[in-house]
Amino acid sequence: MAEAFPGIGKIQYEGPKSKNQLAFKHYNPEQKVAGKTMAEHLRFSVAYWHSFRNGCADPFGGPTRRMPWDDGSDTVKNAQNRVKAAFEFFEKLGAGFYCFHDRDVAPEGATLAESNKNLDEVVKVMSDEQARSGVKLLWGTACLFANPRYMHGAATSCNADAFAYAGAQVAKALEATKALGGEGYVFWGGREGYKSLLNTDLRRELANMARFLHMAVDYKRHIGFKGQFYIEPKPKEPTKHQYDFDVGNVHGFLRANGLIEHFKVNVEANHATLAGHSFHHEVALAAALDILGSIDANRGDLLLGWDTDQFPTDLYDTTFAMLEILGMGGFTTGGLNFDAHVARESFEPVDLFYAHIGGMDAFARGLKIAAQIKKDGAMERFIKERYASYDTGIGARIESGTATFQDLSAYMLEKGEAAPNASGRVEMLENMLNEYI
Ligand code: XLS
Ligand code: CA
Ligand code: CA
Repeated sequence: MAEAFPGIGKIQYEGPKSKNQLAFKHYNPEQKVAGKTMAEHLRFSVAYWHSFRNGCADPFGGPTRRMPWDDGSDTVKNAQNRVKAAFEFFEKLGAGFYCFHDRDVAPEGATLAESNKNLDEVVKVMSDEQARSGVKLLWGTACLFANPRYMHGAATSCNADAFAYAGAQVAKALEATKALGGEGYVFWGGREGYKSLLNTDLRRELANMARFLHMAVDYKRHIGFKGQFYIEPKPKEPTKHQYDFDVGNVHGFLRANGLIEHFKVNVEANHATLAGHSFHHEVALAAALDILGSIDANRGDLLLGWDTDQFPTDLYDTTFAMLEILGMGGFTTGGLNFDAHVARESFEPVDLFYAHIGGMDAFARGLKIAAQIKKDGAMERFIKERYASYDTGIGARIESGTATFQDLSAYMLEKGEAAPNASGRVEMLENMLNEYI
């Protein structure tokens, strides 16, 4: 196969003064920051579906993207060629990882057996390309939303056969992920939700969703897959109300159904804002609940109510995310997956490079800024001191679980009034943050 991206070599780090738009200004993979290389901290991944399948069609017009390596056919041969183009891109970009859905990489056949066979044939090429390039699989997943059989959902469908098909499809996707040495596997419930409560048995759908995830946990054990399971929250789109609404909701669901030890979350920035949260809130909450696993790095547009999946460029967002990631001691199996597509008007192959380079540099800057904030320690010290009243006296008894309401009454009756509050210093902290950025 001819080169997919002729004329573009390996993207190099040239430093902040460089004017070359096909070079990194901040992402220097080997450079050490806070004890690890930038590549080890950031674990960048390319999303196969957006970069190699999404032609950027919208409801008003067809695809615009030029993908010269793709002959447009739904054949295994074309799918295999596409894999080679994708790995050429991963290598030239210097991303260490990628993510895929089963149906992104291989065509769906007329029967499940045929689809499985197609997947096997493409996975062979993926495996060879991984071995040749050293690029690894961050996570795999199954597309349980595009085919019309999933119109009512997959694990939450009213049609038991759709549930059964989804189970069989996930089993196969898990096998493929294991064969490719995937570090994780994502469950995103694209159609697990509802449009109308007039036709929906909520109790039954939620219970079936939990049953499905338990079956996945059992199958994982059965085949000996060691990767991390993640749930990716999203509040809406395609369904009006999705069950995995946000991090808090997923955490409650996992706990209520005995699944908490088996799953972490894959937090997507655009899904956070669709849920009415900031990206920082969702990442911070996941970290506080000890379920932060991986990140889908992108951004939405606050003026649009849908999932625009743009490339991340906002340094506040990347700094906040990196503060949380450093705070939990770094990723283990997770990484920063660019679940983002180029703009419809950025239709040339080279735009894929500009988009990813920008996202990688934005996170590299976020990492450096976050590392500096943590090194100086002033902002963290402020928070620690803000809660100092819990370190001794009545506060320490509250936190150790030994104080009762009787104790609190006795304490406060004697004291008469609470100690005066200290200022939260919001503006001062915002100013401090801006000094780092
Ligand atoms: C869609 C989701 C999806 C998941 C993987 O909005 O972001 O792409 O990341 O199924
Ligand atoms: Ca995503
Ligand atoms: Ca999205």
